Amino acid sequence: MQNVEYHAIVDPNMAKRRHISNPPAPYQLYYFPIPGKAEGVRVALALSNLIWRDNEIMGEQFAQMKDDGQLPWGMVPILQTPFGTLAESTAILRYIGEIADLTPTDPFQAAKVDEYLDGMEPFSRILSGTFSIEDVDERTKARQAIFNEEGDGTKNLKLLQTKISQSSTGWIANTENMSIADIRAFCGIFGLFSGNFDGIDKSILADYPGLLEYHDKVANEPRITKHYANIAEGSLRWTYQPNAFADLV
Ligand SMILES: N[C@@H](CCC(=O)N[C@@H](CS)C(=O)NCC(=O)O)C(=O)O
Repeated sequence: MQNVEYHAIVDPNMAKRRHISNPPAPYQLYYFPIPGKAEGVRVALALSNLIWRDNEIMGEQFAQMKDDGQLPWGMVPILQTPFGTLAESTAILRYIGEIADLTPTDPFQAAKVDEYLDGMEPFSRILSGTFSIEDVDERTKARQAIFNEEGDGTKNLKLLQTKISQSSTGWIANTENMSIADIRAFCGIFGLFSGNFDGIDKSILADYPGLLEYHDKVANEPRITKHYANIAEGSLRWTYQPNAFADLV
């Protein structure tokens, strides 16, 4: 398994809320017990009217599902639906975004949202080269370099901050309402600073007042606030709560 740093803190309250035991939920999400690549999908599902279950799997179950041919591309997240299995986090997010009314109806606006989802891909892979570094000091150094003055992390955060500042509505893709592009940006940017990744400290965000303002906007959107209101003590999801970074302002 690559790209997953297992300081897994399962969030029992959140998991319990999503479990519909009888009859089985028609939509079944499978991913590791971390926010990671599934978090945006989880939020979109939570904001939809669908009945779904969040299956948090560990390495053994992942291997079994892979061996059984249940993972179309050999990876998670996957979403099992009444119509078949859907893989790829962005494809799942787009699908649920349509259902949950988190995608604009205007074709150009919808394409703009797609542009942001695709444009944020390099940022979503920003740490990918560091997961295989076994030595913790080396891993820490490599990650700090990503966020030094010339690093790609810094360039990406600056770019995202600039894009947000150019939006007249404050939503990242300049949509009238919050869209799946915001859910992806919010989960991706602030999930990075949860403390789960050696070498990535939340203090980095102090250099990005525009991103902190954006955090406030999304975290205080009533549906997002409600979604993250009851996270467990020690959950990695603290970064998604209002005032998570208030000490940096
Ligand atoms: N492009 C895929 C990437 C998914 C991905 O990298 N999944 C990782 C976990 S974050 C995985 O399944 N790794 C296990 C493996 O490669 O064996 C997506 O966005 O869904």
